[in-house]
Amino acid sequence: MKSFCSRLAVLAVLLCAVVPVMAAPKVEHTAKMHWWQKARFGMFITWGLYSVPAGYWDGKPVPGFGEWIMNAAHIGRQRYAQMAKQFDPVKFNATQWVAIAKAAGMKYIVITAKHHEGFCMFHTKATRYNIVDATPWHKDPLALLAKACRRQGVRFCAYYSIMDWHSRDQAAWHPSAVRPVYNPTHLIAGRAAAYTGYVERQLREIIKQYHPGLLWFDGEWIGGWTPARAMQVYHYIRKLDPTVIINDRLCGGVKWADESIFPKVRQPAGNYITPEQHIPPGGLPGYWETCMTINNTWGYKRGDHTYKSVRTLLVNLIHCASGGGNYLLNVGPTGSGTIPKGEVRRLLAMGRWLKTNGAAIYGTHRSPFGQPLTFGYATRKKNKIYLEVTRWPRHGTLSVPTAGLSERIIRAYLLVQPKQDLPLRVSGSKVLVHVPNNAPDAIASVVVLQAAQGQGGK
Ligand code: H79
Repeated sequence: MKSFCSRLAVLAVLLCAVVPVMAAPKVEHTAKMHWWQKARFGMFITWGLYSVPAGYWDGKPVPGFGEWIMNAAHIGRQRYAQMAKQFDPVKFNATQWVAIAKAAGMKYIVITAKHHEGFCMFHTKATRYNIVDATPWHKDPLALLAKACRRQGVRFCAYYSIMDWHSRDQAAWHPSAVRPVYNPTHLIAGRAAAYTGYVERQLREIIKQYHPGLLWFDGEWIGGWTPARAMQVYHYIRKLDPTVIINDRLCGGVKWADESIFPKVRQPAGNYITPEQHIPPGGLPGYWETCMTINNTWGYKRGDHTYKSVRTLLVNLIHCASGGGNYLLNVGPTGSGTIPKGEVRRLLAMGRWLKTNGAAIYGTHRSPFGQPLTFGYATRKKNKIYLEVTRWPRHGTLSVPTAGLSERIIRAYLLVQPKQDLPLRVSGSKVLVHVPNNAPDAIASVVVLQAAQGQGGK
C-alpha cells in the first residue's frame, strides 16, 4: 500500500524521533524479554465473530482469510453485527484449550481480544459490541483463559487490532451501503483522539483484568494512526505495567515487510519483530517471532483442511529457534468453541517430539555456525550445541563444519541417550561424529556437541 520510499521516510522519522524515546533501557528490556525468549513456542488463537460464518457468506465460499470475511464479502456493519446473536460457543472450555497448548509444548497463548472486525472478545465497558453483552453466551473467554493459564503455568497474552471496521471513529476505504471495502480504514478527521482514548480504555481493561504477558498489536497501517498517537499509547501501557512486552506493530508506517531494513535499527518500535507467514532463513539479530497459520487461514474456515504436516511444523519451530526466534503457531477455533481436531492432532504430535527433545529448543540461542547446515539446524545453550538433524546421514558419519566455531568440541551424544558417547574425530575444519545408521527420530534427531568449558557461547 505504501511505496518503499515512503517507508524509508517513515523509518528516518522513526530513527530520529521514535527510537530514542521508545527504546527501553537495555537491562530492563533484556529482563522483561527473558520468559518470552526462553519460551520459543506459542499458540496464536484467532477467534471472533468471523468464526461463525466460517468462510461462507450467503451460502458461498469467500476467498481469503476467514477473519477477513467482513471485508472480502463486503458485509455492512449492521448486518455483520447481527451475527453476535448467533455466537454461542457452548463447547468452549478454557482448561482444555490451555491444556492443548501445554501438551503441544507451547509456553504462551496470544488470543484476539479484538481483530479488524472490531468485535471485542472480552468484557469491556467501552462498547456493548462485546462477547459478554452482545451474545447469548454472556461469558468472557479472556477471563476464563487467563485463569486457566495461571493454573497451568502458561503465559496469557492478547492480540489487539488498531484497525477497526466497526468503529464510528474510522471510515472504510470505500464506504458503500451495498459493497463496502474496509481495508485500509482511516481515522475520521477530528476523531483520532476519541479513538485513541477508546484504545487506551480497552488496553487498561485488558491489562488490569487479565494481566497479559505481551500485547500483540496489528492493523496499525490505517490512515491517521501517527507515530505520535502510537507513542502516546506505548507510554500509557508502560505506565500501567512496565513488564508487558509489546510487538512492533503499534507504530504506524512500519510493516512486517520491512524486515530487510529493521536490522539496521538498534531497537524496533516495540520490543520485537514479527515476520508473518515466513521464517527469515538465517534468523534475525535481536528479538523476533514468526507467526504462522497451521492451514491457510487464521480465523476458522469450514473445510480448510490444508494443514501443514507435523514434519513441516516441527522443522519450522526448529528453524525459528536456530535463528534465535520464536514460533507463534495459529489455531482457529470454531463458532461453537472447539479447536478443530486436525489442528489438535498436529499440535499434540509436536508436543510429543518436544517432550524428549525440548532441551534443544527451550532457553536456547541461535546457531553458532555462521552458515546453513546441510543436515539440518543448530541451537546452543551454554557449552552445549544442539544439532537438530532432519537429514540423517546414510553412512553413519555426521560431518559438522566447525570452521566458524571458536571452541573445541570435546564430546558428542544423542539427546535421547545422554550417557552414551558418540565417537568423534576432527578432520580439517570438520568434526566427524559417528552416529547410528538409523535415525532415532523420523523427523528430527538431536545430536549434542559439548564444547570445552569456559570458552565462548552464552
Ligand atoms: O491476524 C492475522 C491476519 O488477519 C492479520 N495479521 C495476522 C496475524 C493480517 N492483517 N493483514 N494482513 C494480515 C495482511 C494480509 C492481507 C490479506 Fe488481503 C488479507 C491478504 C488477503 C486478505 C487485503 C485483501 C489485503 C490483500 C487482500
